[in-house]
Amino acid sequence: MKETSMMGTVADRIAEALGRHGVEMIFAQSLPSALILAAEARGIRQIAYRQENMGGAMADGYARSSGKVGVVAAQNGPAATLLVPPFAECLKASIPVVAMVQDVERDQTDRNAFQDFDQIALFQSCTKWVRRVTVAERVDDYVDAAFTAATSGRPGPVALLLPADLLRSPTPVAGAPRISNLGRWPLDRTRPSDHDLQTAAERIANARSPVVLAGGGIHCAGAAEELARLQDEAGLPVFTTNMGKGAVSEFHPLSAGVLGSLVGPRSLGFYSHELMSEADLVVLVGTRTNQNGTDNWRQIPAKASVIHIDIDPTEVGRNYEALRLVGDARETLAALRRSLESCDLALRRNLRAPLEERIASFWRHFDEARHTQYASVDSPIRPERVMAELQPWLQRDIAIVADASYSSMWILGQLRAPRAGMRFITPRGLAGLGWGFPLALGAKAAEPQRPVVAVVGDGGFAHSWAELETMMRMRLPVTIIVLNNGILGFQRDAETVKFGQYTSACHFAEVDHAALAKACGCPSIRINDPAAIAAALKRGIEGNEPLLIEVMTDPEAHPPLSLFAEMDRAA
Ligand SMILES: Cc1ncc(C[n+]2csc(CCOP(=O)(O)OP(=O)(O)O)c2C)c(N)n1
Ligand SMILES: [Mg+2]
Repeated sequence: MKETSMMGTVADRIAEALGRHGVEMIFAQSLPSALILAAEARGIRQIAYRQENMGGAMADGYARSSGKVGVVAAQNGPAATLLVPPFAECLKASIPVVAMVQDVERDQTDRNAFQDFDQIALFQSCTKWVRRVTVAERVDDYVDAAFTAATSGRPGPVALLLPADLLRSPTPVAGAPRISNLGRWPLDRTRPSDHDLQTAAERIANARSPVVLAGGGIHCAGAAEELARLQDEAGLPVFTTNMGKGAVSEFHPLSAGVLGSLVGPRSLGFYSHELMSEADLVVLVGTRTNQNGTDNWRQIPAKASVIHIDIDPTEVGRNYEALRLVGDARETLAALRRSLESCDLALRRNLRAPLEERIASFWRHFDEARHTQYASVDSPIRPERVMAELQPWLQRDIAIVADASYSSMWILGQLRAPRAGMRFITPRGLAGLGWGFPLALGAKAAEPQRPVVAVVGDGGFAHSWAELETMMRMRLPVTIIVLNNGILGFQRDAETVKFGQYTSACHFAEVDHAALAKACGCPSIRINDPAAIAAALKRGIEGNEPLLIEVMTDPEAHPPLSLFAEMDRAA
């Protein structure tokens, strides 16, 4: 370790604790200075963001990709307020992020010190846990409590408030040293009782038409392999929610793809949702049964009995009364498979072949219905064609990240995941615009060897352009596909459907995104002809160099959401 003025301080003690929890990088902008200096001296890399919203989202993307905890740091006051949006996304999407936020000096609290703000109140609504450390002797306790809160139970964001003077003060000799590494998630893998698992197994064995609906909890728990085994052994058809996409291979004959609000004409769900509507048993796993995951809570049939596996007991039974299987998804699915060993699965085996045929017909109909757009040679370019060009690259070990709005929907509805456990990172916790690019930078920081492709709309990307400079400076090369349709697409279309008109905010002035990228030193290309997409993707993905691909897309294109179904049927 390099000699530093921070040695022997609370700041250095915290940096040491971060090292113990396996923290290799902090998303920060030099503050709290004492802590970042100490961390850098201990070899923890600072990924210096340009703006705190983005730093929080980078830590989120890092946590989603690495299986470790994302750590973000910020100044008190205005900088702290900018962490609220990324925390809110992490809270809804169950992502463990630990924030180290500076607070004013202890003896300056509550007297209008510069940038003093009630940060406990600020973070209470958007974190799982927030505490202010005031006693130097307790600092290890608090760091460990923060990591435990973030990674245990339902994971989520936490904030540790660190008064500036406390960080500079000497660390007193504490009691027995702490040695645990709490920097992975899920921290504890719990599972339901054998009795409840056996009841669930018997229901699965005896149901006439059971289906599984798998959510993002599968990815959080690393449960994809267990789910794939259950799918195969019990012959269960599997749908996923948006966040669960890739939980199973979408090429498995029992995989019916993403269900949710993508059920309009020319979607897979348009055909596949009938399988859900006929179900007499629905096995929910790792899903909060939210509005988008259930198409306005319309998809799970009222007559079906429900088994719900989730780490959060308050999500089980929230919208559908269920046999409660509260536990970690991986552990619970493994235990459920063991319980199924003693059940007679003859019914499942007998129904499997016709079921597979039916699911194959859903995919076939979908491919036929979308063919014109998927293979389009038109200019401006159809976003479906961009997805058709991206699809072959999924055979490689790449990460796909999308921003909110239509970018998420094109990714989730048009790509087909070739393997169980493939991660599609989307900000579906709150569906906020601007998350796509920083999530991608976080994912790249977590796994530098894996190519990362970020798909963003022109509206959403404008929230995060400034981080192009971060990408270049920190050497986090991402292939950015900007779908430039010149408008706030979803906004215009949703208003048109609901009001028959839309406001003056929806059309942008012209923006040259390729020039923006170049101004930051990032190579770029603007594409008007769909024939040029393939070479650009090859250059970006194989080159492991940053590349912004601006695709001039058709402003009239929208994904087949249920909201537009009537309009699309009439078209
Ligand atoms: C932070 C935030 N602000 C506003 C919205 C509301 N909103 C949802 S989609 C959308 C339009 C997005 O436009 P763009 O990013 O260009 O994507 P497009 O739909 O055109 O593909 C808006 C304004 C939101 N989801 N998040
Ligand atoms: Mg747009």
